[in-house]
Amino acid sequence: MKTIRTLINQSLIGLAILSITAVLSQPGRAETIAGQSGNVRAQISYEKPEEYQYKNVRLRIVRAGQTILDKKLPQESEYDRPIGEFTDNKLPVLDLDGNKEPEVIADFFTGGAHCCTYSLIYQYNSKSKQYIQTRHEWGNGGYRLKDLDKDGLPEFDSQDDRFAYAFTAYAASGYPLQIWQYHQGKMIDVTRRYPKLIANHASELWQTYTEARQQGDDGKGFLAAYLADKYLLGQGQDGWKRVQQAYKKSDRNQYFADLRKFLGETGYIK
Ligand SMILES: [Ca+2]
Ligand SMILES: [Ca+2]
Repeated sequence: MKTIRTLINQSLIGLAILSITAVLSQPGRAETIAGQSGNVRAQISYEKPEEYQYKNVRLRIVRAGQTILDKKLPQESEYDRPIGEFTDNKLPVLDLDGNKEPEVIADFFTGGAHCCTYSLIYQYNSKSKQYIQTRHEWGNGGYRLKDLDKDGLPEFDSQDDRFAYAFTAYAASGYPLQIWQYHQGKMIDVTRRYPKLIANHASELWQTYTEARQQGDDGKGFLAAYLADKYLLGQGQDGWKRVQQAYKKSDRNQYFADLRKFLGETGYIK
């Protein structure tokens, strides 16, 4: 499972480039991504003067028949582009926090080999009658919207991208589970509320580690992510025992020291 999931996550950006290239072969052609929920309708439009270049990226949000927001979005470079790969090529318009008011999620990719993707989340403020923007960075990965606990509100099912390149090359990096909820302008890391999902995720990482070892990788990246998942479960001691039994290479003391330091810096070891 983890292998498949990792592959899917790692191929998202490739897909993004491929699909946009395929759709937008005509220079300068304007394209749109749109979505709607209740009385809120949102649309991103952009032009593509050259391959991989994007211009005039605009977001428009119409609420109850009134255009509340219509503006050109700042781009970090001309390669900074809207993507729909996390959301089936739709612009998600949905109530993320249960206050009956839909939010708008606009996803972007800054361009590059993997990095970086980010979301701009727009929430309507009924006092100022304006949309307020929250930006969330996903790094090399992304997310899927899923109602993981069936309470009617979607979670952002993701992974901790700080583990990319932390102990090994990108392709051999593993990632702990990370789940986010949006509430009133803030993204909240709620991963620890899902121990069953974390336990499944840890098992998948261990399986991926085993497969990586069989293919000649030292498995450092996957063991690191596994141990982080174990800390999320409050099973750090057991995690260390298994990691220390598994990793026997000559640099093990240095690896364990680096790993402990990293898990401290990233907040897994409190
Ligand atoms: Ca809402
Ligand atoms: Ca939920």
